[in-house]
Amino acid sequence: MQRSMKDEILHRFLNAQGEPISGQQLADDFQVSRTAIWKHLQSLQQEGYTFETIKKRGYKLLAVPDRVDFGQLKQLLTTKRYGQQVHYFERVESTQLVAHDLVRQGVPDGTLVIAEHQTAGRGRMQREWESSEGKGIWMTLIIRPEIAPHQAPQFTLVTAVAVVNAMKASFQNFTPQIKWPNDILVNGKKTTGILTEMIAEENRIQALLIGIGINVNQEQTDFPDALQTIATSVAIEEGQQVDRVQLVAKVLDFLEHYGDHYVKHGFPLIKKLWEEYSCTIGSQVRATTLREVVEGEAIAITDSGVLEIRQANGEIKGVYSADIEIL
Ligand code: BT5
Repeated sequence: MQRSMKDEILHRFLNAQGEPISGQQLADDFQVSRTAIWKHLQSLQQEGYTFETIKKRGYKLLAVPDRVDFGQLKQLLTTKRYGQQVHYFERVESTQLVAHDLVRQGVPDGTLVIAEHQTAGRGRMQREWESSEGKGIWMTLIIRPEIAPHQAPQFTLVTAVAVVNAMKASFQNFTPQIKWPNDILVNGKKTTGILTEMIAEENRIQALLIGIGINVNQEQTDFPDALQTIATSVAIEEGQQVDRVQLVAKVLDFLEHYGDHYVKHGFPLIKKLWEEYSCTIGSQVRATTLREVVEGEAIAITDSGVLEIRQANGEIKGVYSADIEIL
């Protein structure tokens, strides 16, 4: 993807590892005046980057803004499609709602909607998703995979595998685990929820909206009372504040990788990884569906993403959509 000159300049500073870069050097490299370079730096300052002028040596990047920055994200991504188009917002009701509008406008595969704050973040079945300002990753990825509508739920499992991989690659102090179908837990508490919505016409998927909410830099007191015993953040578990942009980039890298693998080669690898990372398989669980409550040992997920539970009488039941309690 073509970067703007401002993005290119930022790229140079981010790669300079705190070393100053001379204004003249940049002017020569980009074949513009020093004033033009200075204007780009001013514009970056307005976005929250801090530069120090060092006499005779140039400019040094001192600090990057503590927000999910589009410019910086593009520098970090290794993807071809996912996150290459970003719609960034300070505040929205829900990134899912914005994504629905964008799908109608025909945005390309891999378009990302990301917000600092959601005023009406959504979980499954109209539940609320607490999305405090500037502390988490609240994003929806719009993808247009060549799969049949009935395969859409498997993308929730693909996404969970990708997020776990991104966390494993980024953090050393904790082990994320997947709780079927869409939660990522650390030490039994939820760090991440995934909400997959589908827009389909007849037998064709027009778009999947993959909503990912990750608690990143919250302290325990940032969560409302109702979430105190069930929610945690990456920072709490890792023991330090972490860079949200880097985590977004890692999640998108792994998601494109595993998403493409899934579309090309099917479910077996995803299933294997999912079961490996799962805290559900092998546990005694209570699954509450819209119609019934099923209790027993969770033994596997099937190729269509159904959770199989062996009940006390030996009968195996498949659960398509449910809330799971691990007993
Ligand atoms: C989910 O639903 O876990 C899916 C959450 C998806 C959120 C993302 S953020 C970006 C995108 N835009 C949106 O509007 N949504 C998506 P579910 O399995 O139904 O879990 C919801 C339940 O999790 C709630 O009823 C609470 O009990 C709990 N919960 C709410 N906010 C939480 C948080 N920040 N951390 C942990 N648990 C939370």
